Amino acid sequence: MTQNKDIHFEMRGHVAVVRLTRGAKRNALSDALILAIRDVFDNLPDTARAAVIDGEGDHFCAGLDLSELKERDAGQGLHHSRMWHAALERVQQGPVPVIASLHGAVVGGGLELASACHIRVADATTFYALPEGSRGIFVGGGGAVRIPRLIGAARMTDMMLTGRVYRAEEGERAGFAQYLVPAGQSFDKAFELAERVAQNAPLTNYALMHALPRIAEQPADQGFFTEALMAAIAQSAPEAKDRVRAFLEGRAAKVNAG
Ligand code: 1HE
Repeated sequence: MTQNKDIHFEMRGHVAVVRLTRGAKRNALSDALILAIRDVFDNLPDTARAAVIDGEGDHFCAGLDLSELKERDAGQGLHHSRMWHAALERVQQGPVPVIASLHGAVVGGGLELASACHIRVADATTFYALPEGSRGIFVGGGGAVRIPRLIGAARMTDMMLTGRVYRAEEGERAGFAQYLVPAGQSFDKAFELAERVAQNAPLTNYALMHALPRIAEQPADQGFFTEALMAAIAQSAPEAKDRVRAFLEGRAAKVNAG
């Protein structure tokens, strides 16, 4: 795994904890840090069943490291963007579900990173923006694909055209995050969720990460068929049979409205 002082990785039980440790630069994503993220998710230990990603300091991530934004010709710009795509695809389509613990700035490429995760937990200090619009550039880390799926193309267009910033509460309503917790609690909530996710049958988690996003993009007829294939595979796993039997024999938790 790439050694990089700007990222910290540790296993806590079955949960991989990945922390951006470049707080002095608001966890701005240098090329080296993007490659380190790719490496971490490429090399998760077999024992990992879920992951949490968070950022050191007051901000989750200030996006692209602007000090590295130099004159690139079109070809270099293309390769740079594709490098981000490759790294964030390892987050989204890697071996385990990833839960983002958000606080402070979740902006530009930081929002693109958060969008590649499967669950986003925001605390009350979180804010979302796409400053690319005012910096004369465009999203290049998969944001044009992933962000409209969270909040819709109209909201993303408005953010980039006008520099609009979404605060935590309206951000949750808009669809950026699935959970909103008091200030300072996003990591604990994200970790709690990760421990829960880690207990699922691996094939269920796999289906949610790899089949559901594809099915959601398919025409209905193909989607129904893909769903049927995935359902058949998942239910044939011994673990699924054990879990259903446990419920029928009164040994498994009921659904609890809390
Ligand atoms: C940075 C970066 C960065 C901070 N690249 N160095 N992203 C942006 O346009 C967001 C730019 N950042 C900000 O608006 C603010 O820094 C924050 C709102 C995130 C935080 O404000 P604050 O007052 O807490 O911190 P600061 O004083 O602005 O920054 C602290 C240091 O971090 C300072 O460096 P220092 O050496 O003077 O201490 C900043 O220069 C540095 N810093 N953000 C480089 N982004 C694949 S395409 C994706 C395209 C994009 O992501 S574009 C959006 C880029």
